Amino acid sequence: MKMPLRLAPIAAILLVVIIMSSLSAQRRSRLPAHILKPNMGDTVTLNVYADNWFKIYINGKLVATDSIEFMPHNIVSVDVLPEYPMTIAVMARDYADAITGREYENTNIGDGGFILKLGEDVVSNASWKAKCYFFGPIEGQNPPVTHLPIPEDWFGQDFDDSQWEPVTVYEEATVRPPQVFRDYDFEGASFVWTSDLDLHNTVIFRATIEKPGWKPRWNTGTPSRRIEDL
Ligand SMILES: [Ca+2]
Ligand SMILES: [Ca+2]
Repeated sequence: MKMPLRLAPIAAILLVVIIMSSLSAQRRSRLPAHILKPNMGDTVTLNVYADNWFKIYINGKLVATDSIEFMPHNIVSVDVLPEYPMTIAVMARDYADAITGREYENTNIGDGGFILKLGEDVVSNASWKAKCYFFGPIEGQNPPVTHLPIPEDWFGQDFDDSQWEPVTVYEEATVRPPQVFRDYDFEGASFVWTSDLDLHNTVIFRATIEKPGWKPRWNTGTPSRRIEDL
């Protein structure tokens, strides 16, 4: 039977719609049954205060960088999809001139300080390890600062920090965080740094958190190879 001419465009549109929805269904059905996508309900809040700047890697991947290089002082709060065991590696910097070790046109020696809370139970505390890579200014030393080379793989899960010292824990009154600090959840966390809050300017912290038996609710399949890992 011949289709009336005026119905032909409608039939063509219907055909396109059918083909497109079939393609779309195919795309969806390509997802294997064992794949379960994570959602925002699986994330936890990471709160960090660093005097003055930090970047943090979790399980070898960069998850947050302080967006402000030098402000006395800001808090960074981001969502994180946690996976355990969890290796946390943080580079923290007290703001200091790389040659003089001082700030504010070399008039002042600044102090550091760091505190972190992730979810309900991961907190910076005395069990963390730390190492300083930028010291100064040291009275009578020329040049007044010392820089140690930072290992390329300092944030890796397999990095050997077994010879590192434990962090030094500081009272809140010593670090003196700003008023805005109280608007964020840091309950149970300790202020940490290396042994000298004033003269240790670049510090790396590392911690590994075990949660035996922990399994992710989600399954995104075998990890994809990242370009940076090739
Ligand atoms: Ca300093
Ligand atoms: Ca500072």
